[in-house]
Amino acid sequence: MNLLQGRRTRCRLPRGPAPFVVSRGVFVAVPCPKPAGLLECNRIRLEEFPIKILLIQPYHKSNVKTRGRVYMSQLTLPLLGALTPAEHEVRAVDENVEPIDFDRPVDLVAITALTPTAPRAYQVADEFRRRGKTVVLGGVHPSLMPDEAAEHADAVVIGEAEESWPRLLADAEGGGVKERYVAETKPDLAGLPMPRRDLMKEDAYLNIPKVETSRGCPYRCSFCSTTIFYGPRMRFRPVEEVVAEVKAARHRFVFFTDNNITANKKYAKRLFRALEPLGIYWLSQGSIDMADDPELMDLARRSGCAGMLVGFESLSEENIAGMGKGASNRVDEYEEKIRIFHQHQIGLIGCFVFGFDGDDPGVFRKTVEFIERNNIDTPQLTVLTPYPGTAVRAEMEAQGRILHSQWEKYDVGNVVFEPKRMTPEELQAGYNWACRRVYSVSATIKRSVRSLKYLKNPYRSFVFGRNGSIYRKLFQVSQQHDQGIAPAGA
Ligand code: B12
Ligand code: SF4
Repeated sequence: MNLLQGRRTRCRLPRGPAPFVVSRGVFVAVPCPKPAGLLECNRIRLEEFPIKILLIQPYHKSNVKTRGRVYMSQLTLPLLGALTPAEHEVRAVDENVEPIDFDRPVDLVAITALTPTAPRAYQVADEFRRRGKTVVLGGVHPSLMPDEAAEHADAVVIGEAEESWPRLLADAEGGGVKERYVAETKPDLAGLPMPRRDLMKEDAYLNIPKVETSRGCPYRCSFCSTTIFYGPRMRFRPVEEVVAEVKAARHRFVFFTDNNITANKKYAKRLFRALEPLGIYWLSQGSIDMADDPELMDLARRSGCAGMLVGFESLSEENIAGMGKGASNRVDEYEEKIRIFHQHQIGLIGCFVFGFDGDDPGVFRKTVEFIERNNIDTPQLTVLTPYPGTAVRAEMEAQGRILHSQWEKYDVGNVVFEPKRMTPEELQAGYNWACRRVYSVSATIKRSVRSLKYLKNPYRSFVFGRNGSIYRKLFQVSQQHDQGIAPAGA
C-alpha cells in the first residue's frame, strides 16, 4: 500500500490535475485515466511532498496526574521526532494529555506501545486504518509480539528505531512501506540527535526531562524485558553529549532512563564528575551493589543524585537466585547497603515484587516491616507480571499458569497468573493490603519526615514525599476495573 495514496496533486503540464501519487518527484504506478498523462508526467518532476507524520503515545490510566499534570513526560516520541529526516512534517500527540484527532490530514501514523498500552494502541491503529491511513507500530510490546501487532498495522518496527525508522520513511517516500522492519544492529549511541521535546505539550507534565546515558543490561532477570529488547551489551553515550542534552533540557531535575546507570563504574564516575558543575538533581535506576564503591557513591551524591530506583525485588535468597539476580543482590546485605545510601544523602525508590515461586502469604507483612524498619524513602510495590518474551512467561506458559493476556491489566498492579504458594486472590489481596499500608497518607508523611533527617535537604525529601503520593494514585487506578482502555469520552 502506498502511504500517499489518495493525495491529489497537480501536474505541471497543461493537461491539469493528475490523480497520481507523488513522492519527491517519483510517480507511483497508480493507473491514470489519461494514458498519455502518465507518460508525460513521468518526464517531469513535481514539487516535493513531505510525508505528514503523526506520532502517538496511547492512553493508559496509569499515567496519573498531579495538580492536573501527568507525572512523567516521555522520551520516546521526542526521540522518534528527532530521528525523522527534516524534510518531513512531524507532529506528536500523547493521548494522556490531549485527545487524538482521527480526521487530521496525515499520511503516516506511528504508534508506540508498551504491553499495558498495546490494546489502546491497537484501537487507535484500527481507527486510523479505517480512514485509509498507513499505520506503523513500534516499541517494546510490538517488538516482542510482532505477529499480534501486525494485525493492526501496515508495518511493525522490531527493536530500536535509530536505523530502521529512517529506512521505513525512505521506503514510504519511494512508494510503500514493508510489513516488517527489524533493527539489524544495536545502534551505536554516539551522535544521537537532540530529542524534539518541542513536539510535546511540556506544560502538561510535571516536566522531569528524561535523558538516556546508556542502553542494555548485562543481567537477565527472569521477569524483565530489558535485556531481551536492548541486549546484554551495554552501550554508552559520550559523556559530553549527555551533558549537552542535560543543559539543553534547562531543568533542575532530570531522570536518566538507564536500566542500571552504575553498571559500568568507570563510565558512571566520568559521567558524575561531568554532571557535578551543572548543579542539577537527578534520579535514575541502579543496583544495590553500587553501595560497595564509596568513591562512586560520593561522586553520585556530589553530582546531584537525589535518589536511585533500586530493585530489591525480594527478601528471599531463594527467589533472588531463581530470578537470576544473585550477582548484584545479597539479601543479608540489604540493610547495611540502605544505610550507606542514606549516609550519602541518596534516597531510595525500593522496588519489591510479590508473587515469586518462593512467596507465601507471609511475604507481605515481612516486606512491609522491612520497608518501615529501613525507611525505604519510596517503596515501589508490584505484582510479578509475566511480560512477553521473558523467561518467567515462558515457564508459566509451559506450566499452564497464565490466567489471561488482557494486556491492559499487565500494569504490575494486577495478578494475571497462578502463583505457586498462594491463590491469585490471596496474592492480589496481600498486595492490596501492603499498598494500602505503605502508601497511606500517614505512612508517606512519616517517611518524608524521616527522610529529611538523613537526606538533609527539604527538596530531596519533598521529591520522595511526592513520589509516595504518585505511587498511591498508581495503586488506586490499577484497582479501578470499571475504567476502559480508552480515555473517557474517546
Ligand atoms: C522511563 C520508563 C517509564 C516511564 C515512561 C514510560 C513510557 N511510556 O515512556 C514511566 C515511569 C511512566 C513508566 C511506566 C511503566 N513502565 Co516503564 N520504563 C521506563 C524505562 C526505564 C525507560 C523508557 C525510555 O524512555 N527509554 C528510552 C526510549 C527512547 O526508548 P523506547 O521507548 O524503548 O523507544 C525506542 C524503541 O523502543 C523504538 N520505539 C519505541 N516506540 C516506537 C514506535 C515506533 C513507531 C517506532 C518506529 C519505534 C519505536 O524507538 C526508540 C529508539 O530506539 C524502561 C526501561 C528502559 N530503559 O527502556 C521501562 C520499561 C519500558 N517500562 C516497563 C514497564 C513494565 C512499565 C509499567 C507497565 C510498569 C512500571 N511500573 O514500570 C508502566 C507502564 C506505563 C505506561 N502506561 O505505559 C517495561 C516494559 C515492559 C513491556 N513489556 O511493556 C520496561 C522495558 C522496563 C522493564 N524492566 O521491563 N516507565
Ligand atoms: S531487572 Fe534490572 S538488572 Fe535485571 S535484567 Fe532488568 S534491567 Fe537488568
